[in-house]
Amino acid sequence: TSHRVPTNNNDLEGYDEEQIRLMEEVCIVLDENDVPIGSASKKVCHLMKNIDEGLLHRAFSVFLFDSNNRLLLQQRASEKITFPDMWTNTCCSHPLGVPGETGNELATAVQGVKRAAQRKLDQELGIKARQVPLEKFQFLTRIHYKAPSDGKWGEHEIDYILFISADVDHTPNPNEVKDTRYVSEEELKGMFKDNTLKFTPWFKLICESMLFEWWEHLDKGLDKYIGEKSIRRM
Ligand code: DMA
Ligand code: MN
Repeated sequence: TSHRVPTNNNDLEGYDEEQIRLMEEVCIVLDENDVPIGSASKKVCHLMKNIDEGLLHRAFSVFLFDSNNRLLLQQRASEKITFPDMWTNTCCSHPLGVPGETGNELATAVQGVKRAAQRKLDQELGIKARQVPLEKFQFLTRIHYKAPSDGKWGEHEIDYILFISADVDHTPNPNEVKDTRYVSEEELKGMFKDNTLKFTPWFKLICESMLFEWWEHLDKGLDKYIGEKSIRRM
């Protein structure tokens, strides 16, 4: 349903029309301590030339587990402007600079990213809000990282990590998601050994640091990991 169109915008020329449109979303620009200091378009926030000057924005990463503690992964669509075709966690995006998704204090910011997560789980994966109610999301911590995509584009974010355990029905939006897969810990470790598969840099960072420890505690209780106040710099 999507096709590539020329635009009079050099940075976005040749990309998918719908993904070009989404580059107009308004992201929350931050200082290094996650205090909102303004806003800028998704396009401006993801151009490496701006990131190299220090531009930083707010993001979230959802990890959704079914009742067998299997993690839902997605492979990003080829249409994605950043990190196309890569395997990654269930859903990632940005809270927008709109009432309800932004916030200065940690508690309001967390509520904002949960709302954004609910919005994007539907838009990317067709998961309805009633199957992922806000109160089921658990905020673990924030990760500050920078990662180039292809030279021109990249990420520089403070990324809120959200876990949710829920059995859901999903219908991927092909403009966003090429494939999905539920994996156990062992199956994910097996995927990392397959060098035909590519993974997003933030997913790799989270896997190399805390993911498997958190995963082990899904049944034992995540209490000691919930709501960390400090920002992990990676
Ligand atoms: C951005 O994800 C957020 C992180 C944590 C990398 P994305 O590129 O999938 O955002 P969107 O789905 O809004 O394009
Ligand atoms: Mn981003």
